[in-house]
Amino acid sequence: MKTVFSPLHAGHSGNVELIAGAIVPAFEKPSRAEFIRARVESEKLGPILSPESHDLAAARKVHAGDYIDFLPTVWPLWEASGRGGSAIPFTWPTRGLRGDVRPKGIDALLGFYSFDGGATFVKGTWDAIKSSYDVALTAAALVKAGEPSAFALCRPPGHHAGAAFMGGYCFINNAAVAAQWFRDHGAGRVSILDVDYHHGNGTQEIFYRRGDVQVLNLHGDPMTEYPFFLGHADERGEGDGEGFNDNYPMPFGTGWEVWNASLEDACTRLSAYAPDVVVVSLGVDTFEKDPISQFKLKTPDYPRIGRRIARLGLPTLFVMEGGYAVEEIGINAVGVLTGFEDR
Ligand code: OKP
Ligand code: ZN
Repeated sequence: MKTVFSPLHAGHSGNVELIAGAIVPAFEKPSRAEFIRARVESEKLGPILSPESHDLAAARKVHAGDYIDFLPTVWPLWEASGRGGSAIPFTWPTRGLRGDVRPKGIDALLGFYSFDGGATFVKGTWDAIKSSYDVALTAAALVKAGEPSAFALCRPPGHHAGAAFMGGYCFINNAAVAAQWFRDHGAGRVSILDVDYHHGNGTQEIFYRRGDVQVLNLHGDPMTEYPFFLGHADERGEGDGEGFNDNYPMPFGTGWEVWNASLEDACTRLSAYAPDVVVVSLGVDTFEKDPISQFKLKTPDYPRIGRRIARLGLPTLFVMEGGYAVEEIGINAVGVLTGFEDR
């Protein structure tokens, strides 16, 4: 399997986050991608390619144009206002406030275009976001050109980013961009299978009213887990999208047996939908030692996931999402891919 990777991710570094009442270094850090890249090499998964540069037209098909225009301006506006550190939103247009009026100034705009304070900017952040997007599109093109699978080693991740908002370490929704790109390049139907520990609320929002992209999500129950406000089992899609969104919320402590039963059900639904291509939002924060997550998957479970996905018998694009146990992230993520290749 070919991997697409860009070193530009590393400029998104030194960010902080607010967690459990403290400002700490963000768990989503550059070493994550480096451990995965190193494991791709040591396992001889296949060649590692650099991404082709793409314009932002494909991003605008799943995101609002004004949101995409905003992202590259964040750091320059932040610097122009005399600040350093990380650009972080701190106020949001929640219930009872006006979410329909776009205010002015960097603090207002950061809140207007986000749902939490988890997507933060430093100087190199936009270039990293853009490189992650290029990685996803370049890997998608490999699958379209006939590769049975490809690995988009994206960083930053994307699945919490919605049509017009960032959050949860995510800015551009790489998996959604790739799914839309497949639709625009000959695929009639696309399925997105999101196995990250957290619900992919952005992906769900983007495709919720569409029947041409099926979205399947396995995750920690939002009654008790981030992102809290989406991801329940009764969210089944609306309008043309009715019946094409499925959520599998699971309780803290979930291990392989229960998680695998959800995967099996999701795969059955996916096969019934009969897509032309599958996009896997590949998070490995389901791991028992993940520092911010509460599932109990073990290292030997990851190749099993890959084997089950391979049994779908469909062209498959793997798009990297979360996973914060950095020492094991490469073993687990690449474990899914070697499992897919049954080796
Ligand atoms: C991104 B991905 C606050 C913690 C919030 C946000 C997690 C974002 C995960 N106590 N952390 O889905 O792996
Ligand atoms: Zn996650």
